[in-house]
Amino acid sequence: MLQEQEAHAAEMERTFIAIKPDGVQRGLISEIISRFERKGYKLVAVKIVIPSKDFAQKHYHDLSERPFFNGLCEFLSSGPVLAMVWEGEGVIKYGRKLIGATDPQKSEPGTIRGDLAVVVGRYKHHSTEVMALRQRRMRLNCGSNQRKLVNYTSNAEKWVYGVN
Ligand code: IDP
Repeated sequence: MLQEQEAHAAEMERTFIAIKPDGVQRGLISEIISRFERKGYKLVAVKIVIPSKDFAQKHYHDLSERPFFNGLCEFLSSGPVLAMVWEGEGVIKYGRKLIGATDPQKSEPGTIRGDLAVVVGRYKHHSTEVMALRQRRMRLNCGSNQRKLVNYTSNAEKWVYGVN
């Protein structure tokens, strides 16, 4: 039975999702968490962090060539971020649907960005910074005493699990 549970946990899909500083400041934490919970996903880890600029740059390293990269990293490290790990079948793909397109002008009504944001870009009111989505498949290998992250693919998990 234990082995079955461990096998199930090892298969369960997880994703990292963060609410950036303006979403936290606008008081949208409960709204965003409740949308994921109502859908049926499980919040398996959460913490508030203020990432360093260096950390933000590593987190967004794939966007380093983009013109908004510096501003984005400055913004991310400018205040508290809510870092979360959500679990459930299809959560990587469907989580993206719940959040909506990166550009709120293109996100559908009913999505988080469609309902709560107006423009893409930082420091603007109702911006897309509401939600940072860095999705990575995470598989947890449940050992006897310790949960160990395998297929460790990005810095994102460190935010929540504090793994070095
Ligand atoms: P995501 O946040 O929807 O996953 P990414 O492509 O990972 O989208 O982009 C990360 C962040 O970079 C976005 O949340 C947004 O704040 C910022 N960003 C993305 N594209 C643009 C743009 O064209 N102009 C300004 N900022 C952008």
